[in-house]
Amino acid sequence: MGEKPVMVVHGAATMDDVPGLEAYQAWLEIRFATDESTLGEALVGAEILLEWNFAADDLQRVWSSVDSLRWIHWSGAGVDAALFPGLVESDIRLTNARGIFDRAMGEYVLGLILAFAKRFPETWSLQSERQWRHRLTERIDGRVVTVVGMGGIARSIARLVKAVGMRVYGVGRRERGQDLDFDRTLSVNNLNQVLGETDYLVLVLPATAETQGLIGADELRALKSSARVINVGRGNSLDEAALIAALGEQHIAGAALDVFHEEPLPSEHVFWSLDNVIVSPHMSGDFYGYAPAVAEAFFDNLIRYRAGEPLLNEINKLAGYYVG
Ligand code: OXD
Repeated sequence: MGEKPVMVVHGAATMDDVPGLEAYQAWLEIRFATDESTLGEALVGAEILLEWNFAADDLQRVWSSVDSLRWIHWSGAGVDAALFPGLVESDIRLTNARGIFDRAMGEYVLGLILAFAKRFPETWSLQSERQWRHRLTERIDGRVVTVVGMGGIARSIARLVKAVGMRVYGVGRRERGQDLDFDRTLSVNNLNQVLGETDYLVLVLPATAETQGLIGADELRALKSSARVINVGRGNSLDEAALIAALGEQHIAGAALDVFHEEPLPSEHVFWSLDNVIVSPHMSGDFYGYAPAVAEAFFDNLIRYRAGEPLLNEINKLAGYYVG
């Protein structure tokens, strides 16, 4: 029997950190790396890299240690931390955890819409002050949700908001015509056509050169004063300074942000203190049990890799996302 292929797991310290991994020791020599220096050493001679921390950007810094890698699996939906020129230009295959987070993120966005419409943040803060203050709330049926991004997460959001009677538009790179999940689809070049009737603008975009600053002052100004912006994709698709100005000048009514230009969001950042902003720490997809689900999806691919079969969820590295 020949030597076992080497697999590096980055972002995990022991076998127990990756549920179910132990079973694959028979096939693989498994090395763990938790930081840049251990990653550099571990990668020498390695064929597979399992990136367990989707946000880690260590790989780029130790790229010169890579000599035998053939496949990298990224344990997140967004692979932006892997899209550096050395990796993009290489023939190393890149796969991701597409699909695992769709339902949880759909529910999270629906929850945020309800939180705004039903004024939950205000209710919780009044409760903490023991204040009995009766208020009216909004209904969400018939309201328009515009989802920018049209992958699996966007579709999950679309199905859930439709189920509660909202209208939903899907904005993608190109118009797709009739689409069961969306009441209307349009190309991002035509986004302005629907901003004026949008109640909730939901961003589910990967971080690529094309999405950088996509929503800026002009787009925010085109929204209604009652509109809210929800970002669960990547922080860089939204111009944060323009958003702060739009909120301050009451051009829009609120924002819920799960992702930011800088993460963790610095404690002195103004977003923490704005009444009309809901801040959460990049957690919209992370449901109880997501880690075993992510591991399971990787093992499926590992079995395929070993058998020489096509891998699932392979990223088009030039585009920066899965292209079905
Ligand atoms: C991801 C994320 O990319 O959580 O998986 O943002």
